[in-house]
Amino acid sequence: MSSRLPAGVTRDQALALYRMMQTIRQSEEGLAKACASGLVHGACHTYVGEEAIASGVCAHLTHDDAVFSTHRGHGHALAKGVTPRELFAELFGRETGCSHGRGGSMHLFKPEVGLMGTSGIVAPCILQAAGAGYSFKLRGLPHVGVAFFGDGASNNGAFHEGLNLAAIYQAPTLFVCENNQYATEVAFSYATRNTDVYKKAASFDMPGICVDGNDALAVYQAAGEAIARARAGGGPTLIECKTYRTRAHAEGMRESGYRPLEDIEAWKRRDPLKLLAGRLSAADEASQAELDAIAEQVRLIVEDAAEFARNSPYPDGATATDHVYAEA
Ligand SMILES: Cc1ncc(C[n+]2csc(CCOP(=O)(O)OP(=O)(O)O)c2C)c(N)n1
Repeated sequence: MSSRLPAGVTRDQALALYRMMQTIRQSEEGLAKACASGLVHGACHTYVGEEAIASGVCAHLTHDDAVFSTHRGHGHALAKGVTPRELFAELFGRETGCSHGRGGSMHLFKPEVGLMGTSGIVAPCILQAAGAGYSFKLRGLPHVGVAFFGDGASNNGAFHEGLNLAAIYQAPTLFVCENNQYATEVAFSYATRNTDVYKKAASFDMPGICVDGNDALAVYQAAGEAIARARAGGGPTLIECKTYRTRAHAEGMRESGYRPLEDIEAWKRRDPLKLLAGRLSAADEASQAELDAIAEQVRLIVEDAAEFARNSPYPDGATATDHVYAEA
């Protein structure tokens, strides 16, 4: 028996989510391999297991909306419009990267598409997104500021300041907490008495919503409503996406020892790509052959991106101080 897609979600939208999630997954698997062979300069924190969140949220954004991201930002960058070529080249430190090879994984910038930066500093993205939302409101623009951040960031003062600021100004801002249950190797349940981040929205009198962060359609729907409300002048929303990262905190680090192996296996069975593929087939909206064809198209794009990055030049040393200060 077919179980239909949720109301308001078309087959094309669901397939676009699947394609984006494949793009993020396959890019990161390629980056992890490249990291092991020494091609990546600097740290590499993957988003494997969390792809449904960036894909579901960014599907509602235009290049005029501003996204502020974290150290785990490859998925946010790709979903916001950075190309796999620009991502690979940036991590390989090449001139053709989105930050001209100067930033690496934690300094991915492409303001032309509204990717306002990944960051090695945990939590300021929350303040920046509140500021962007407030700025859009002051200028009478229908755009939104979006912050992606982890559960660990919700214990940082910036979380409380940012949500408070957005609430008092009714800024069009979306706060997306990717609760993967660990901050590096510290369990969230050790770091807070209240592991339901969405409930903290009540302190600021803003809507707080909890979704299954591995369910791309659920994220897509919740984000769509919150973003539409923000654009219509209805103020900010906090969305907590319960999820799990199935690789180590960063490449080269251990996968367990601080978390049970059974949990990792259980969450792998709830892999967001498999869940969406299952929903599409159960709804008779896509055959396995169609889904495989998407995965294959993405494989070629990612292979090309890695090759492009490997063949790109490093930045010329004489340009080291370019792009450091704004041009007068
Ligand atoms: C202000 C600040 N404090 C501490 C760190 C060290 N640090 C880097 S990543 C990380 C964990 C962050 O956890 P979370 O926000 O849950 O994101 P996740 O890594 O789980 O995606 C920490 C504490 C940092 N980079 N910045």
